Amino acid sequence: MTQRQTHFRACNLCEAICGLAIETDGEQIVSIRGDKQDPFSRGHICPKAVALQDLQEDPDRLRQPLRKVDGQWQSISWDEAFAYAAERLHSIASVHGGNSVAVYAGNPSVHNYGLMTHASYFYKQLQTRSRYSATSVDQLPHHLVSHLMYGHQMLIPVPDIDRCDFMLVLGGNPLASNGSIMTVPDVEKRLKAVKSRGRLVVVDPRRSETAELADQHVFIRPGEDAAFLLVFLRTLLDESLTTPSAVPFAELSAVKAALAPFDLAAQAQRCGVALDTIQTLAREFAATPRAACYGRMGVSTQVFGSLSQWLIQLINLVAGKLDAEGGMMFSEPAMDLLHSMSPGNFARWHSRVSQLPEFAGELPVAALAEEMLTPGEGQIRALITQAGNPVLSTPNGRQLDRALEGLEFMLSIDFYLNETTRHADLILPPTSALEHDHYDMSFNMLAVRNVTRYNAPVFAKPAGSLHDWEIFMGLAKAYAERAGHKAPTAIEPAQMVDMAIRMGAYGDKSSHKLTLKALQEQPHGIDLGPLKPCLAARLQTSNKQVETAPALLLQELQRFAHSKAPEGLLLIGRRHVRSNNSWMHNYHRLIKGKPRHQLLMHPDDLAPRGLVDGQRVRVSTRVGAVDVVVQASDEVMPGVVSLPHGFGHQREGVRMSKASELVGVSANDLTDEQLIDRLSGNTALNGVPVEVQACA
Ligand SMILES: Nc1nc2c(c(=O)[nH]1)N[C@H]1C(S)=C(S)[C@@H](COP(=O)(O)OP(=O)(O)OC[C@H]3O[C@@H](n4cnc5c(=O)[nH]c(N)nc54)[C@H](O)[C@@H]3O)O[C@H]1N2
Ligand SMILES: Nc1nc2c(c(=O)[nH]1)N[C@H]1C(S)=C(S)[C@@H](COP(=O)(O)OP(=O)(O)OC[C@H]3O[C@@H](n4cnc5c(=O)[nH]c(N)nc54)[C@H](O)[C@@H]3O)O[C@H]1N2
Ligand code: SF4
Ligand SMILES: [Mo]
Repeated sequence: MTQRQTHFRACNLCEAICGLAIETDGEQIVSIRGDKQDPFSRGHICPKAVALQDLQEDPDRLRQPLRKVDGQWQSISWDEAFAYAAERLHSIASVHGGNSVAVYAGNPSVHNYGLMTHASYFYKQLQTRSRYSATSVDQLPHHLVSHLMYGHQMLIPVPDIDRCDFMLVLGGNPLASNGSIMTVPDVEKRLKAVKSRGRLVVVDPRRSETAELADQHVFIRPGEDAAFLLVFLRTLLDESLTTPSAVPFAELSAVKAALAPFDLAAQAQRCGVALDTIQTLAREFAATPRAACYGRMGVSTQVFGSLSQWLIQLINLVAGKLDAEGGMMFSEPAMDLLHSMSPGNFARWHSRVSQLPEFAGELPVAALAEEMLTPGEGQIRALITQAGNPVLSTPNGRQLDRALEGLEFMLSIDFYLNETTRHADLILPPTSALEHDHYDMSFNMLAVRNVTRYNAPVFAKPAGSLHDWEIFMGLAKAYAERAGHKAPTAIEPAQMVDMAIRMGAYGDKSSHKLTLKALQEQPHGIDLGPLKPCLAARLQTSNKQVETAPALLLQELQRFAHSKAPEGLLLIGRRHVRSNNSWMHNYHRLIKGKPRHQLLMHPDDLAPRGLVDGQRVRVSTRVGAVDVVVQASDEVMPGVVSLPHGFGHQREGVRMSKASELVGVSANDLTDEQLIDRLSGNTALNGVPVEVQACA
């Protein structure tokens, strides 16, 4: 007897939120396909969707709380686990103060809504300023710039890709990443459509998969996008290639005055792009009514990441492409984080050792290890990680690896025993993606159409397991009991979403009358239409105008003017469509095929060093060295080497049997916690000065 059933739900592994049709037979997954009836993703999926089955069935996935006793892992009950965590954390905080307990939230925290809705019931009680997350190795400059210019950290424009006729992409490789801060399933088809309507141009130190697809690829020296963008913006201003905009903003005189002293030829030389190339692109951009300038990860994780993101906003604004059809637009989601999330605050406090600024209640993760290693009042003595692997994903990972060994207590909420969680005293594993429901709070907010969908679980929760949000409530209650606080109570995530949607733009007061129930009745998701100009109404600045010249960014421009571009070889990263940061290397069907952990290096850089393709080389930086196989490639420009992150699994105590077979090294054993975007504290993962020589 079979009990075949088809479930429709979205994949939550990356930002693209593709609809899936998952066929099951009892407890078994029979197939995972794209859901053709999903109006947004139209049947598209990438190879990772199928790996949801591998995650579901992985014998290495943890399913019970584990406590380390004398170096050995022992299974314990949930109640024992919660009481143990509360006891240890409370006693450390009592002796050393709240800030001695730190929290690190990893990337899946924004892909699993229970973590967004319920973690704070626990964390609030800790009263700690030692909060960290993957935001500061990623998109922090986007949030900071949106906070300063538009009054809210989540008011981030996305390319109106389906109507755009000229798309300029800097530092993004959507063909590998499936799009980021641009929720767009099936991005390849949509980029090809841009090409057929007009032009796709990619600015990147590597001829990425997206650059390969583009009509034009421009090599740029890593970390120098600010110089490129400055020339671009000045060209628009100097040649009066501006278009009046319906967006309310004050005079640009401060911006113009600050940009005036720059010598454009010198800036072009600095970024390694011919002056004429940049100026021609600026003219074409301005002349195309529907055009968008989009800069992503490669642009934000560099030393002038915030400055670059600001210049991108200004380029779109002065050319009339901001909040305009076919340009960079803002979503109007069914659940609007403008109302439920803080608009962002900046620099209310600083990290103890390096004085890095707080943003929205978090400190830059570049400071995490030194805050553990530097004695004194406020030293971090306990750490909680949720859905994160900072040993592989944050700068100078080896230093963090060592720092974790010195903690008095560490708790990880994660379903793998990996490079980070192996240091924990207690691991609390949640249910898998298919065992819980999900509503995407983050990425509907960044989608290229207004869309919404509720995702029911595919499998019932296995007996004795807990969802992430239930784990947080368990911790919150045990901690309250230990600390003598009032025990917190909370409704379920789905009920919170119901309330937020009913209050939102498509809720009770609208003709849509959306509710959770209405969403549940439409398992393929609901299309709420194309993006519409809405910035004037959504702006959160006090004067209801775009702040074009925030003082902090004008200062940053000055700092840039007085800075010098680094010389020598520079390291950049690279993603592969079958990867997902550090944690999906345990699935056979994602890791099969040619190895892809090599260092890419241009033949012109190999020869003078006496190196040859396929040889093992030593790559070193201020913080460390790794030995890796080098691959000759003209994909990277001369002077640039590329290494993917998320490898480096061969460490004692890691329980990921397939991943541990991979020989790749961690790029973050090379990245430098002192090489940061000074304004925001975001790590410069790209443009890291390195030396490469033959292995002894
Ligand atoms: N398959 C896969 N998909 C993913 C992920 C994954 O690990 N694997 N991770 C997800 C996450 S967390 C994120 S944040 C997104 C990121 O998604 P994207 O922002 O698209 O990031 P990448 O694919 O890393 O592309 C960054 C590009 O920037 C280029 N670059 C590096 N330095 C510079 C520079 O100084 N200037 C310029 N102009 N370009 C530069 C790189 O060569 C690279 O092509 O992807 C998400 N999707
Ligand atoms: N050199 C270099 N470094 C980088 C990058 C780069 O391009 N180059 N990219 C950076 C970027 S953009 C990011 S976002 C960070 C990511 O940094 P992290 O978020 O720290 O790392 P991940 O590899 O995403 O680790 C995710 C962890 O979450 C667990 N997990 C997965 N799903 C769930 C869940 O539903 N619940 C719980 N509790 N746990 C779950 C996994 O087992 C894994 O341990 O890495 C950054 N690091
Ligand atoms: S593109 Fe992203 S959301 Fe779509 S199937 Fe792949 S991992 Fe999942
Ligand atoms: Mo990310």
